[in-house]
Amino acid sequence: MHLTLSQFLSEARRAQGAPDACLQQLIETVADGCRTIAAQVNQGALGCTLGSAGQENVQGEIQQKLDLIANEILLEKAAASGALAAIASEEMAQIHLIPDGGAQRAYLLLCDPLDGSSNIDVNVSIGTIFSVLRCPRGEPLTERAFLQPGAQQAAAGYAVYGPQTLFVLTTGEGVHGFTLDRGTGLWRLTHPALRIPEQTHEYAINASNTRHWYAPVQRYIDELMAGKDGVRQKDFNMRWIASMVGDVHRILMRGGIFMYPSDRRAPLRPGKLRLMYEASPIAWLVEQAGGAATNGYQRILELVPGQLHERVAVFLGSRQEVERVTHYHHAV
Ligand code: P6P
Repeated sequence: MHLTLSQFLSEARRAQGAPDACLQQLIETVADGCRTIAAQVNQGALGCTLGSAGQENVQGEIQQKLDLIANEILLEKAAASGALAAIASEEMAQIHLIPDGGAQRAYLLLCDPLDGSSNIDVNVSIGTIFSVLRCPRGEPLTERAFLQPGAQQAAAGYAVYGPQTLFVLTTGEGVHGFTLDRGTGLWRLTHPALRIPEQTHEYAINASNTRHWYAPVQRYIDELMAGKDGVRQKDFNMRWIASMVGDVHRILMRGGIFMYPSDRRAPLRPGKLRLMYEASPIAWLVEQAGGAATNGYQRILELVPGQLHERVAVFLGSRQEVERVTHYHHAV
């Protein structure tokens, strides 16, 4: 019988002494929020979740109704968590302090409540991404408390709302996937110890941006497209879901490389994806599964954020491919 998420975390705590009770409770709270979001996603046109909310987020992007609904669900669950001092979200310009956030006030939560919003109305996989940091002691609780490198995360993961609904988690002891049992509402362990193959024949990038790419990316993609007739001497396949969670889940399941580089469209913008609540949690999952994750030059987990919503270039997945494209960046 498949362990439930709670049984799995309790056993991990008994065996490894981690996660602590506070962190376990927070993880279960986030998973409960994802279950509630999944129910809203599954409503589709029968609910009030489709379409635009008619306002922009801090990124200047039009918010979908489900973006706001998912954000509210996580805020509500987090407020009741008791382990959380504050939460930051793609959908909120400022951090949100949890009123009397539990005696422990031990953790900070960051999230992209609904990743892949352009796919909501067309029924393509979307997801929720979350990252947990320890709350620094002895300093005022401001945005600055969140500005920690990804290597300091205490937990990270995502939920993917697709043909199956999965919750994928790391607390530093590997990557484990739990499938939502709709009959009971329980998350059940179905994908223990996920590993990313070092090699792959599959890559993910938005190829409509080809004319904007800088030389290292151009060189890397040209070689992939040359296939067995070129220097790589094998053919490659391309996938692009436009939901990072969807592409990353495929890579965790069978390998691949996901790329969102900076490009000439916005020379001063390091990339499209956000460091703290998209790239860092996913980078930790990928590294914990044996893969690699860089911004083209250094490990994403080493980057020290300068501000909450900063963006970053992303190359992550099968280690040999990430190392190759990163080498090309250094070779320029
Ligand atoms: P594009 C979704 O908006 C997102 O942040 C990621 O989930 C996804 O990988 C990327 O943007 C898609 O970007 O430019 O292809 O629409």
